[in-house]
Amino acid sequence: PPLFEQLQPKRCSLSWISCGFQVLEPEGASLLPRQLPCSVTTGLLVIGCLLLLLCGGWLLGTMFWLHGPSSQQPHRPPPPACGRTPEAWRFDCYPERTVVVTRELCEARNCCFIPAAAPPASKKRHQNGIPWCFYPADFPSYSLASLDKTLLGQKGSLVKEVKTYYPGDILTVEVETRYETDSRLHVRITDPSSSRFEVPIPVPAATKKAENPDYAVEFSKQPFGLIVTRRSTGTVILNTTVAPLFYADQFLQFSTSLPSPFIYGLGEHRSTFLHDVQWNTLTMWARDVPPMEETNLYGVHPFYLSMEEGGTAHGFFLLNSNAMDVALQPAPALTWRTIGGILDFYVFVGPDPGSVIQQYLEVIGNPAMPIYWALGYHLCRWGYNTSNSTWEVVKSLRNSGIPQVAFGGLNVWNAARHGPGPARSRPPEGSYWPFDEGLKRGVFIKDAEGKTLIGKVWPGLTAYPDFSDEVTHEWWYDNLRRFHDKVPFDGLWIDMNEPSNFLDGSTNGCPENSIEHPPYTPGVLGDLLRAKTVCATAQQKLSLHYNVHSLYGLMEAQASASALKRIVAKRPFVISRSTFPSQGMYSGHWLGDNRSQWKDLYTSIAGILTFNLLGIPLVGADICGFSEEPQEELCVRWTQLGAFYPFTRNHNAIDMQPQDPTAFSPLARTAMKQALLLRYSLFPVLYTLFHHAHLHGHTVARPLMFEFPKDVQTYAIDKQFLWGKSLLVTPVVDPGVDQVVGYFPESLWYDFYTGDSVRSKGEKLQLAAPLDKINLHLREGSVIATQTPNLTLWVSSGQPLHLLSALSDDGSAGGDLFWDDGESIDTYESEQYAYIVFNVAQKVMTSQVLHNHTEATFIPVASASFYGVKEKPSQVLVNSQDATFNYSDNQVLTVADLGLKLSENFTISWS
Ligand SMILES: *[C@@H]1O[C@H](CO)[C@@H](O)[C@H](O)[C@H]1NC(C)=O
Ligand SMILES: *[C@@H]1O[C@H](CO)[C@@H](O)[C@H](O)[C@H]1NC(C)=O
Ligand SMILES: *[C@@H]1O[C@H](CO)[C@@H](O)[C@H](O)[C@H]1NC(C)=O
Ligand SMILES: *[C@@H]1O[C@H](CO)[C@@H](O)[C@H](O)[C@H]1NC(C)=O
Ligand SMILES: *[C@@H]1O[C@H](CO)[C@@H](O)[C@H](O)[C@H]1NC(C)=O
Ligand SMILES: *[C@@H]1O[C@H](CO)[C@@H](O)[C@H](O)[C@H]1NC(C)=O
Ligand SMILES: *[C@@H]1O[C@H](CO)[C@@H](O)[C@H](O)[C@H]1NC(C)=O
Ligand SMILES: CC(=O)N[C@H]1CO[C@H](CO)[C@@H](O)[C@@H]1O
Repeated sequence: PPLFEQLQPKRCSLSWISCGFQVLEPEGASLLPRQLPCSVTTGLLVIGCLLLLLCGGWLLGTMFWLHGPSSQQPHRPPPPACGRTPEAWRFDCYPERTVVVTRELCEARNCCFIPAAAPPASKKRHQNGIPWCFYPADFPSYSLASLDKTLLGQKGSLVKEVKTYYPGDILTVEVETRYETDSRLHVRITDPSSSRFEVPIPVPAATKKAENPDYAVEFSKQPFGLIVTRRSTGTVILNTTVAPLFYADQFLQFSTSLPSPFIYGLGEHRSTFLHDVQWNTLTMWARDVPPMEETNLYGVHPFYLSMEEGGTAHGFFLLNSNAMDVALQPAPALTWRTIGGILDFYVFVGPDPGSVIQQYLEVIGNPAMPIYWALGYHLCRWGYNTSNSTWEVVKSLRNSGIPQVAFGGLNVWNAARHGPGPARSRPPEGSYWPFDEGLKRGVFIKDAEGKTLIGKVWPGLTAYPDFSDEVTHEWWYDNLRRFHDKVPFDGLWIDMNEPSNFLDGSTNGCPENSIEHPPYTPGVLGDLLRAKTVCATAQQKLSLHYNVHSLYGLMEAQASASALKRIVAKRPFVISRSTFPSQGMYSGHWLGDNRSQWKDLYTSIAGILTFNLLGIPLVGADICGFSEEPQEELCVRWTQLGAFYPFTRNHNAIDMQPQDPTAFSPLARTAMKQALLLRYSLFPVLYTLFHHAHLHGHTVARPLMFEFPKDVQTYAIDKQFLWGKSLLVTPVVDPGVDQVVGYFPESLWYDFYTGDSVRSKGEKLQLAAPLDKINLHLREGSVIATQTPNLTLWVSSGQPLHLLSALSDDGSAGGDLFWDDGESIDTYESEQYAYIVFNVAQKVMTSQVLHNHTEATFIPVASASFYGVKEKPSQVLVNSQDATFNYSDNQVLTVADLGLKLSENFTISWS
């Protein structure tokens, strides 16, 4: 393992962006509350030594491998029953990773000990291979002692006789099933004798039992197990009988078989979109670290989507916020191992992947409708030091005709230019309103003794607001409002909210007890819960930090979104680094501090797709990479891909060469400009997709397998993706190429730019990809609206629409458009929107206004093209009037100068 870990402090826990620009230090004195608790500004690369514990554990492990276990212990054959367990089905009885398991340790747990032939060379930790110590079939576990019917399902009592080796083992627990909807089962396993921590996100409560569920629940009595099958196919979706259930105070564990190795979700990790089930343990505990494989990262999402034979899919959500491991193994099977809370979970039976996500979002909440400018191009860097230098970049972009997020907030620069006023001068030491006021109101996280916990972030000693307390939300609002009075920002970027700490714990250390050192610690980076965060024993209003740590980003986002709503009275724009289920209701997310490398460009696609499954569709990676120097070719390719991130932001680290488009050669600059203008022209498509995400829980950036779940070849694709159901994006993810290979599921596909058609039987196709092109295809049967791009996004700009129809073989197609003022809160809910549906059938296109609004009257419909018109028409009619048209050899019919309005019903027909 690496002996050194690069710890890279980043920007700030609270940065202010206005219209897409991060304003770090406006000229003159500090406009920013520089010492805001969990505070602001910059820092250097710090090289830190990995904790001694890990080094020590590794050394010990190495010595162990060198000498081999058998040279230390006489070899005793395991009981024959142990040997009968196939390797893939061995469930780890000794997951502790800082200990090398020996026969003695294993047998003390009454488990089977069979050292695997060779240590898993490629894995850092021995537990990531076939476990040497695993549960025998007769390992003592709970049995089902009683089972009663309830209004919504069943309630049973689970008992066991023998305590296991984890302290605080609970001998009697209660299991409750609730048949909440025909596609959603809810199960809770609780301790009837005490109240344990439960995650406070609001979930829907069912009042009557589902009448016709597509799932059936069975129990195994002895040992206890829960088996869920899909009624329509008989597929076993969940079978927890495969390994024992644990329910100790700080160790709760259960396992299940999986119907296939195709499993997705389980964020936040840097990995391929499809998870590897070859002994792959994913740890969840919010953590500030540059994205790397095999470690816990910024967010926590205990949800997976799993495919079944025949293309049906189901989902599983464990509503738990404690530090946990999710262990995948090739059986295929999965183990949940958490160190607190209760076992509260949901099963969603789809049956297709998209409906699984919809059902998951019904529980955690649909994403918010973003303000329109959130979808523009954001340019950002750590180190735009002055308002002047920032303004120079804006001017340079404009001069080059590169689109960007609209500028409503030029006041930022005005305020900065006018220099510091009395209220803004740097406060004398010891008097700083946010801190003083926060102390007065008692908003900060306390240490175990009840004193304000002090850690270290930017630029030094830091107190942490406790966002689990409503009082803190009001204080947060007051701070933001005071700042907004000086600098009228439009959105908030909340960072370092894992929460990050440059110390482990606090300036005063942490108590040494079982909260800080639980009997079992999941595989968190640093091997301590407090590694680079506050003490697990820290006290928050809601509970110990131990329980609520991974909720910090969610709760800060809630406070920020609601404050911003009050201040700007528009849809709040918030992006957050740390996230938890239901975050999409309050914020978007960027994928953290990626590097300017081709690999990072590629893995960003998996990150984007995964967060779309997790209900946070407003997501993007730092285009061109955050750290390291960007190469021109990489930056061009990344801008092309980034033009299709739902959230498009170029972000750069301090001291790096500039990487905004104007920093490159004219050729590169033009290629980037084209990609960004393409994005802007597709704004109506993207905005409509976000509407469906908000209303129906749809994904925006969508994996191919969602649209083609029966095609197994799509299951691992993470170099291509769709927008919605019909726009296929095939980016270049490798250097030095001018072509790209993409998979085209069975369908008729049209080149977006030319209308040339490709009929695929489900094949890989090689496409030309010169540096200035990103391949984009339109699936048969779709109609999309594009808009003539302008340099800024402004929904009411009156930029004309172009309707593009991609006809199926039978000449049909359909699509829709959602339109509103782009910024008012809850326009759908208050009916302040227009909704238009397009249909093509039998040579007639109709545009029908299903919901009308004045916003639609400002939008002209200028032209329409139809891809796949098999014969040249002799006549085209627009609302029964003769119209001029063009027809080209590649079967494209174009009608220009329509002079129509989006707000009117109309027809275009040909014969
Ligand atoms: C559930 O798992 C147990 C233990 O592996 C196995 O014996 C049983 O057959 C499984 N049940 C179903 C329905 O697959
Ligand atoms: C901003 O200032 C820092 C520190 O003085 C410097 O290292 C950095 O290069 C500056 N950034 C830009 C974009 O000029
Ligand atoms: C702002 O930047 C421009 C161009 O770099 C420079 O000419 C001007 O002097 C700067 N103004 C201030 C106040 O630094
Ligand atoms: C962009 O929009 C502005 C404001 O509506 C308009 O004045 C300008 O002509 C547009 N530019 C282009 C290139 O369409
Ligand atoms: C427009 O089309 C919708 C949907 O078919 C219909 O309900 C509505 O009456 C039409 N409006 C007009 C003015 O024709
Ligand atoms: C929609 O409303 C506008 C006026 O706001 C009106 O001109 C138009 O005819 C309406 N469209 C339909 C289809 O009713
Ligand atoms: C037809 O194509 C010609 C040449 O490209 C173009 O000038 C004309 O505007 C087009 N007409 C229509 C109706 O699209
Ligand atoms: C481009 C890249 O490496 N993307 C990764 C950035 O980090 C996130 C995690 O925060 C990963 O999910 C992305 O895959």
